[in-house]
Amino acid sequence: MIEETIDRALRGGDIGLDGVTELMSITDPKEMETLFEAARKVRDAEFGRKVFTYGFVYFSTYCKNNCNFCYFRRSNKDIGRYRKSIEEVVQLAGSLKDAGINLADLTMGEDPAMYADDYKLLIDLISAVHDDVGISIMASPGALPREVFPRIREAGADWHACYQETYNSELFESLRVEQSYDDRLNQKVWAMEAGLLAEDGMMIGLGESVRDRADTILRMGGLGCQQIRAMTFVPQEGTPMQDNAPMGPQDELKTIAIMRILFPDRLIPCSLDVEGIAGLESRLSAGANVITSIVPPNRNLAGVAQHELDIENGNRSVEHVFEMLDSLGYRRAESSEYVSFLDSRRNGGA
Ligand code: SAM
Ligand code: MD0
Ligand code: SF4
Repeated sequence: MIEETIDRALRGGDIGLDGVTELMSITDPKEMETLFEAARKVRDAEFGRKVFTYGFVYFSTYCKNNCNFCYFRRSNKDIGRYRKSIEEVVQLAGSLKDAGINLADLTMGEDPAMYADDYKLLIDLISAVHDDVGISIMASPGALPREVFPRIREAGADWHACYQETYNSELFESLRVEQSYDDRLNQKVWAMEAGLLAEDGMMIGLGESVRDRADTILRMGGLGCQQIRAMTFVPQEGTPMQDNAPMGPQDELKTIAIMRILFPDRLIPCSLDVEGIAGLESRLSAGANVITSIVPPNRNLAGVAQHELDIENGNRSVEHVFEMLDSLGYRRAESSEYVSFLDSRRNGGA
């Protein structure tokens, strides 16, 4: 049954929406371990024990949007927002590079100041990090007009990240209020069209059904994004969803494993932004091969889902994450390996 479905998927068979729903519905711990073990094998065959590392630079926490799930939504007043200068971001990205981190994820809320004057500050910031630091760059600036993508690429970004959260369009529109489902979906297409690599992502625990989750996995993979992610929803104080019961990580872990089995060659993150460093081992054991949301302490930087957890105590620091990786028997990738990997993906190679 479960084993048969996993076997069929491992042999490259099409298990369809019913098959993915069956795997997403697993609750038995032994079956879950069977799923994770299969995912680890796929990951190890494709990437070995090599893991890529991404530093998270949330450089502006101002946002004009009002997503119901997000701490940084515009209606959440008095949360102490900040906007870093270009010099500060260059400095932060430089220290990530020197410490051996493979990529700087330059993330912001949809900050009108960054979008003003035809996206000048955003483009200048990406150019400055590219020219002065030379680290690989992911831009996570929210939804952009189609014509801005080539400029992001020219400025030096390798990736554009923009998560659909769910492929249930009604649910999307009830959560990402006043935003267009189709426009957000197009972000991935426009990014790839401009020569960027694209990341799509889903959240778990927004009110979606198990079948919605399965459908989202298939649709994310089908779009062709080179990096796909899942994050458990973490309820945020001061938002309309603050009283939702927090959920455990099991469904996220199953999602990671299923994505790995169905789409072996994709980058799949283990985000430290859900459970902090405590969530590292389980996500790697479910088949993840990138660590995201590494955040240096003492720099007044926030996370998204966990805006404080494990940051100032240094648990999400480069040094601590590297130590943990070693002790778990993984090897962190050199930045030169990451750059070659990106080049091969951009050229359509495997
Ligand atoms: N503002 C940009 C955007 O929305 O695309 C970029 C950053 S946004 C803060 C990054 C992602 O964080 C969201 O797309 C969502 O998937 C995730 N996120 C936000 N709030 C979350 C929460 N409370 N729990 C889990 N993930 C969350
Ligand atoms: C993460 N908090 O990696 C970040 C964020 C944005 N590109 C990524 C959701 O978990
Ligand atoms: Fe703004 Fe992004 Fe948060 Fe939505 S998820 S409120 S767009 S920062």
